[in-house]
Amino acid sequence: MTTENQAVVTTKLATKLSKQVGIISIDYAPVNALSQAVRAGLVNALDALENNDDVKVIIICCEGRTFIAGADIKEFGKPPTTPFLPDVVNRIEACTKPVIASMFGTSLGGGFEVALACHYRVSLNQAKVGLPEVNLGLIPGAGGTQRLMRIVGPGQALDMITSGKHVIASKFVDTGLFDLLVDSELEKNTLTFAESLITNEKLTPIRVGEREVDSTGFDWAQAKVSVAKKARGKQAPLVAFDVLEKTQKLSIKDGMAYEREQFLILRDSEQSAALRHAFSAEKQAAKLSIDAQPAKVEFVGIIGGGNMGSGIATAFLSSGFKVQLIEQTSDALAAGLERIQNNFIGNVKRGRMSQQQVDGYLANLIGDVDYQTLAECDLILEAVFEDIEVKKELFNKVEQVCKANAVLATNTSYLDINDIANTMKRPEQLVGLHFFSPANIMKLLEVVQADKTSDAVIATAMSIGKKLRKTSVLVGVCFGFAGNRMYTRYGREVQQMLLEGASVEQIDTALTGWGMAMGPLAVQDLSGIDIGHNARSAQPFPKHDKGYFRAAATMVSAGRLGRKTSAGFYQYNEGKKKSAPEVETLLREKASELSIEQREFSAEEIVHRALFALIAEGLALLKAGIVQRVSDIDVIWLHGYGFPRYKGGPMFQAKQMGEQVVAEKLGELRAEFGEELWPEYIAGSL
Ligand code: 3H9
Repeated sequence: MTTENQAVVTTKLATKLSKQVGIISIDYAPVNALSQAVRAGLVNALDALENNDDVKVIIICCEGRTFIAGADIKEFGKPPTTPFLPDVVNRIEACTKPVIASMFGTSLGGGFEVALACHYRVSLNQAKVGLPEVNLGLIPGAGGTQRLMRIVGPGQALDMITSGKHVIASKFVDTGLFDLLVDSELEKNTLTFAESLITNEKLTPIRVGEREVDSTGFDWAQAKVSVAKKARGKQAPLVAFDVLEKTQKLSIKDGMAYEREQFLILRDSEQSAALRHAFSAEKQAAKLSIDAQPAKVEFVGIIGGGNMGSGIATAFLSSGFKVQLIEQTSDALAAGLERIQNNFIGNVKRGRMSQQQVDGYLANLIGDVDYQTLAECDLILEAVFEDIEVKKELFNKVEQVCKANAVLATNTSYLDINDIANTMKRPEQLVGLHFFSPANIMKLLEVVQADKTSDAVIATAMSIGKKLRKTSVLVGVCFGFAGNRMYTRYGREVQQMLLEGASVEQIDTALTGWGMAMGPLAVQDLSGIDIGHNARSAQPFPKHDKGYFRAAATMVSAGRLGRKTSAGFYQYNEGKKKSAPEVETLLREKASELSIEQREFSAEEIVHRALFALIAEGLALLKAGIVQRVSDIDVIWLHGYGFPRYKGGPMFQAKQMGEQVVAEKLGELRAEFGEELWPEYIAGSL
């Protein structure tokens, strides 16, 4: 028998061995999020089954790929509608008949809170649970802080809530979180469990909310230090700590009231808006406006086994691809293969992979010095020296041996892919796959569409990115593509401020204090100041910009190349960084030579200048059609350049300021420094 309640929530009665179990089934694709219709449907279904005298036990289960994955993010930012989730979970817990959650996939946020309010939880062993609200700048808002703390204790609850991590169900054996963990046949096993409650007359609901929190021996002070250390600028983990600590001795009712109050404050915060923007921007970036099917890619040829090539090979192997590494000589090949092995050894040491997994991945790795061995590859990617003639010749050789439909990719960071494509027989097969270093770790992948790249190749490249668990963003061809072009503009502004009198430490401290993962000058020291300098020297010097990277050029002339020479923008003693007063002298002299007046800078001004440089370049990229959408720029900066996620990205920041402020600020900078660097704002760009 099936009774329709709401389109997305249905109830049915399972009758077996004359024992009656009521089943509430949620079917709301893609992840059964708790929309208003689901919440209302749940309450109605519960009312119906509770009032049905035939029903002894109730099961809440889901159709599709997962148990409930949380509150419906699409409803955030809209006026809240009843029934509110805290009331729904309390209704479940108050039910007079035992309610069982039947869990698979990822029970997250509000979904896990629904399960915690149930009287029993049955789960697949490999299912995952989590309270990832902190990733959206929130804390659990429907009793999650209260009920999880009551079941697993404050230590584990705090760890899960402040980290937001998804934890595999089998890790909770012996914690009392699950009443039954099974490997398969969830539906059948949950039903059998329900019937056993009836047979054994265990029909009094066991309510987590009626328990007390056992925080015996838990060191709250130490936990606070640890949470603060890991929060790195994020508010939500600190609020979560506060909620757990303050409510540990309160009743569930009072605890939930305080949790709700803090949840609502966070929901309206800038950080939460930024983090929610980041979440939806990532989902958007994955969407293509073309209608083409990705080709199957299993076997990948990688030419070049240096740091980049070996990192890329590691990434492919770790995602189950078969890899053929090509090098010029057998010595270079051996070194490349060793780099890949070392990457995996590092992963085992850090506990990221087991030796058994690594053995499996390495069994898919082969190497050669003969291009002929690339004949069977579905994708051939080059990661060789950044020299356009070398790359043109390489693709010429590749085209002689590869399959006609093989996707060909270049990992160039700056070179003109159209120029390479124009020398090829099948330019439509060429795409840029711009990995970031270290390629096996960094999440960002710029998929670069050249003028002739076919839609099918773009679809394939984006799907490869997904399989590699990268965040892929489609961009067009220009010098440095989207990310590095903006990074150059950002670096230029930082360098200009050095000449104008801001000190090295002031700049790095202002930007890291604002949330950037690293100071831009410390980054330059790390990567080698000469690397960028040499790349820029190959380009014409921009005449309109007299200070263009002159600070870096001054360092290179003084032999200060960064960490590798123990001197760059900073001084290094046995790897320890300290300030270098002589750098200030050198920069003062250079500023005077260029007739640039020096003055005092505030941290706020430094951040504003650097941020507006990013915004100006982002707007230029949009105007030139290099990116598909404004939010793609944010995704690139969040995943490739250490932009603080809780600030949403440079373009999100601009949106928050509003068009008028952005236009005015750009106008002020244009008046001071010229229109080449600070273009006029075009209304409606953001
Ligand atoms: C919360 O619960 C607050 C409560 O404590 C209190 C409330 C009072 N809502 O990632 P995918 C969509 S806060 C709506 O590609 P996967 C997503 O946009 C919430 N939609 O798949 C995408 O749509 P599209 C706590 C959602 O298999 C599609 O599902 N929960 C939601 O790689 C597939 O997503 C979270 O933070 C949602 N909650 O990963 C969970 N979640 O196809 C966040 C996903 O149109 N979500 N969608 O682009 C995730 O972590 C992953 O999406 C998940 C699936 C693991 C579920």
